[in-house]
Amino acid sequence: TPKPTPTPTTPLPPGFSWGASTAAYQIEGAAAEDGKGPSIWDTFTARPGAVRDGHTGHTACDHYHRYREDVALMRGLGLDAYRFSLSWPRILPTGSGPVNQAGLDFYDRLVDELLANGIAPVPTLFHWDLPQALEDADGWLNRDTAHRFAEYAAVAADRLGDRVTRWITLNEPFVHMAYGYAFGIHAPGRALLLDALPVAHHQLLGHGLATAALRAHGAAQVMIANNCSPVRPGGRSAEDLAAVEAYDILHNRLFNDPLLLGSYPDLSGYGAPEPTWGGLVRDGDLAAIAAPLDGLGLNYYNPTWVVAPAAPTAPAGPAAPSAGILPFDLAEPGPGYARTGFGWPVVPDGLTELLLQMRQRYGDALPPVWITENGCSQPDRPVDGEIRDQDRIDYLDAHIDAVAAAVAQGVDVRGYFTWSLLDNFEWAEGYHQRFGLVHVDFETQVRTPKASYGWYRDRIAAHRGAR
Ligand code: GBH
Repeated sequence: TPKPTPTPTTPLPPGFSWGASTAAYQIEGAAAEDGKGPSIWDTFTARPGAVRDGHTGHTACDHYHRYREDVALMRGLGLDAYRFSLSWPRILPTGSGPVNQAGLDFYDRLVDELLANGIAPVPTLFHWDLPQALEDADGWLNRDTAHRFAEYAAVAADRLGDRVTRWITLNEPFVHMAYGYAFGIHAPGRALLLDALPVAHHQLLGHGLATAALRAHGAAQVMIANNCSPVRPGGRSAEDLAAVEAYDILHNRLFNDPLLLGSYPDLSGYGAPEPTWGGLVRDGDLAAIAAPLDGLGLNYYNPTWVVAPAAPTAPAGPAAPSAGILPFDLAEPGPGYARTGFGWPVVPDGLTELLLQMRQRYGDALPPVWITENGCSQPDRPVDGEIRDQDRIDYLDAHIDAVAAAVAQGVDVRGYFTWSLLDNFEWAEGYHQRFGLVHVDFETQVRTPKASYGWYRDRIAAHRGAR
């Protein structure tokens, strides 16, 4: 088989860290084993029509039982670090209260296996699988959830903190708010549009309180993983440019400003009438949220094109932002972009743009950056023999170069984690979109490295050889 030649262009710094990412509900399976409580994704996937073809994460990649094989695959890549998430309801079945030691035991074994293979464990505390019991009390719309999250962080750090030095609190609070609470296309399936805004504040507060709890347990490094997207106009009118501004505020600055600057952007046009959001933002909250971070994780997939909202003719649907209520409409990317299996445009320079924009916006308040997710999906299709995923190789190669371009222009980027190690449960798409370097046959659980696996292994080795 022809072996793709790695092409290290701009050198990345010597200590640059190479990783891969996954998330608990997407890979673990064992959804009801060893005392795990139900999460909102267990509930949501049981709802008819919620996920394509009724797929669920009940078994997923069966990683809960096969983690040793998966760590061996990571070792074969030569990874420095592995980003995974802890299932909150596996550890605290009802979200608070009694600790399920058997659940913690699993992460204990996983962390030991990683360390024995020379791979740094980088757990994320929350990757969208809220304990159902907390959703029954209104989930992230309820301020109490932030306090429960901090307690959970303390439990996890108490057990794993002697070996885990780098923690990530939340994964993509924007996407969880937007898809889970504003549009209803992810769990918990609420379609509140701008009334979902409290979910942003309560997640960020949870991050701040959890950061304090992790620090109290001696955590060396605390980060958060934000999904950020440079915003591009889909038209040229003043209204289109206003929509760009609105989307940038709601997607990017709503989450980055309070973390890095200690204040929210002006949301007066978007459902938060004054600085306290009608009393929701209390004294001390912003100080907690703005506690210093050791790193900012950025998940990048593609830029977002927006235009001014259309006249309010169409009724609001669950997947479509309702015209006339949101201050933007999503638009098609300009022509000429390759698309991933999902249809997302392939725009590597958007990653350079994002990194330079973060540096320009936040200056010295920007901590070192890690790319905590970046990757490309292919639609599910029958495979026979070798999986030549050249489009994934091209995608990863161009995006790693895009990181190097930003580093060359002075942005402090310390590492890159690709999404994902394994094909896995892709949320509302079920198993129909595959992001893995490793193919998973979901009938047999057989793992087969794709061509991109060999390419990434060689890319990492080339970087090490070059230093
Ligand atoms: C991440 O979310 C998640 O953290 C991860 O769990 C998930 O598996 C992975 O990405 C892949 O989906 O081009 O306008 O049609 C990513 C959130 C939202 C990013 C949709 C890309 C493209 C929308 N994504 N967005 S568009």
